Amino acid sequence: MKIGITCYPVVGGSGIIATELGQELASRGHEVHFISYALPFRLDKYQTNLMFHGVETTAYPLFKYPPYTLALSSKLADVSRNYNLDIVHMHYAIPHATCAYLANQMLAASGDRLPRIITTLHGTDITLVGSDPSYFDITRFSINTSDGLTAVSQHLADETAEVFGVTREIRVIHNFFDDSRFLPNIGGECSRCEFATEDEMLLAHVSNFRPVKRTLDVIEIFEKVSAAMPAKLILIGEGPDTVLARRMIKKRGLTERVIFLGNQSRVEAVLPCADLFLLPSQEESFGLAALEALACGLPVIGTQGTGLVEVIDDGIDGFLFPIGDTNAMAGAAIELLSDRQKLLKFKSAAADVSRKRFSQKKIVDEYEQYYREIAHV
Ligand code: GMT
Repeated sequence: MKIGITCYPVVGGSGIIATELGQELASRGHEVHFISYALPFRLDKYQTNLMFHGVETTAYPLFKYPPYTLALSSKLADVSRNYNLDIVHMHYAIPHATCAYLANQMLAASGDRLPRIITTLHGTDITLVGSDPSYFDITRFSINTSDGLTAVSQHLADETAEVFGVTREIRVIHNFFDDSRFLPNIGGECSRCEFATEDEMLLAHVSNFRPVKRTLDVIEIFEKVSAAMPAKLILIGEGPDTVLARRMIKKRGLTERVIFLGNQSRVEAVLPCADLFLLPSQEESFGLAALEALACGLPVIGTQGTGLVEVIDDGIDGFLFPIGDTNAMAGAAIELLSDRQKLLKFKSAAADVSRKRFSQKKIVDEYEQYYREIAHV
C-alpha cells in the first residue's frame, strides 16, 4: 500500500506512535510518506520505503497566524496526487483530519484519485482541545467525514462517542512499543550507578509536564517514599509545570534526590535502571509513557477512571488509585519497594504482560488489517 502519515513531529505519544507505525509499515514493504512541518523526533535514521515531505508556511505581515492548515492541505493533495496514495492516516484530529478532508476536496475538483482518510484519535485532541467551543463543530465534522476512525483506547472511544455524539464505529487499536528496543534490565546492563547507589530505590516519571500529568503529585508521592527509605527520582521531559516542580522540590528539601534529565529521545536507555514508574495523571487516553515503562520491566502506579486501566494490570504489574490520592499511591509504592520478592514478581509481570498485549507486531497487524478494510486493497 501507499500510505501518507501526518502527525505532530514534536515529543509526545501521538508523534511516537505515528513514527513507529510508519517505520514498521515501511519495513513490511509498504511505501510510507510522512507529511509534517518537521521531521518527527524519533524518525532519526534512513529507511527504505520511507520518505518525508516538509510543509512550509510563509510568514507575511498580514498573517498574525501563518495558515499551516492550508499549507498542510495543499501538501497532502500534492503528495497524494504525485505518489497515488491509497491512504492518508491522520494522527490527532486537530487540524490534521480537517486538512485531509480539504485535500480530498481539492483532489476531487481536479478529477484525481482520492486516498481514503483514516483519523486516529489520541486523547487531548478530543478531551481537551476538541471539546473547546471554538473547535467543537469542526472536530465533530472532521471525525464524521473521515473514512476510518480509530482511538487508542476503549476509554477514549467511549468518551468521543459521548462528547461528540458519534454513532459510527470507532475501532479501538491500542498503542504499542518497539519490543526490540524497550527491554527490561536483564543482567544489569543499564548504568543504574549513574543515578543511584545500591541501597537506593529509583523511581521515574516521563511526561510533558502539563497540568494534566499532575507532576506535583509525583513529587508528593516521592517525598513520602524517600521519607521511608533511601530513594532517588528521575524526571524526564519538560513543560509548563517544570518551574513549579523545581520550586516544590527545592522547598521540600529534595534537590539532592531528584534528577532532571529534560527531554530524551531514547528513554529506553534510562528506564530499565529504575524500580518503579509514577504516572498519576488527571486524564490519560492510554498512557504510552506507562506502557514503555512496563516494557522496560517497571511496575507503574497510575490513576483510575483513565485509559491507564487498559494498560496497567492492577495488583499484577502496578496499581491504580483515585486521582490525587497521593497517600494511597505512596503507601503502595513503599510496600512494593520494601518487599524485594514482590517487586521482582511485579517487574517480571510488567515486562511479560506488556509484551503479550501491546507488542509492535500485534498492533501494527491490527492497523494493517484496518487499512485493508477501509481502502479495499
Ligand atoms: O499526553 C499528552 O498530552 C500528549 C498526547 C500526544 O498527542 O502525544 O498524548 C496523548 O496521546 C498518547 C498517544 O496515543 C497517549 O498515550 C496519551 O495518553 C495521550 N495523552 C492524554 O490523553 C493526556
